[in-house]
Amino acid sequence: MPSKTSDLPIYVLNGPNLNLLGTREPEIYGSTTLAQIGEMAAARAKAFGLAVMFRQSNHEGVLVDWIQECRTEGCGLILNAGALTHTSVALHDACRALSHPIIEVHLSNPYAREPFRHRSFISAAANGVICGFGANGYVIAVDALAALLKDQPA
Ligand code: CA2
Repeated sequence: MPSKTSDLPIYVLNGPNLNLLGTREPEIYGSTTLAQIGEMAAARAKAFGLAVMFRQSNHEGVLVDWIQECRTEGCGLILNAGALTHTSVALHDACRALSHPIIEVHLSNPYAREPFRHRSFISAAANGVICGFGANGYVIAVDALAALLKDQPA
């Protein structure tokens, strides 16, 4: 039986255009909607006794605010920053200021795509990166985060 890891939720934050999942470009991003991914992540987290705060924004500053909120209201972060992954020093700095474990996730494999997607400002601030597994990557990320949280001292 999995043990309860934290009373605070995992934050699962999604960046620009990910609200469009399931409507366009299914050959790249799959046909699962973001709401369905949220349900998948919550179901997996529940098996570890964890709750999920699942959100999406098209705005960099809103994502920064939520990462800062996670410092006191969350226990860990799964972040798909979308295209901001490749541009945002602000998100990098916000992640650096978070003492909780961070998993960077991408539906696609950016390293198999255009060169401008090969640089991530998130990776250097993350404990690990999961990419190329579609919607299931979020479930894998919950597993990875739960393992990191379990290893943390009480
Ligand atoms: O593979 C990922 O998860 C990405 O973070 C998705 C971003 C992309 O800029 C990153 O390089 C990799 C784009 C998200 C846009 O999602 C859409 C979904 C459906 C239709 C159009 C865009």
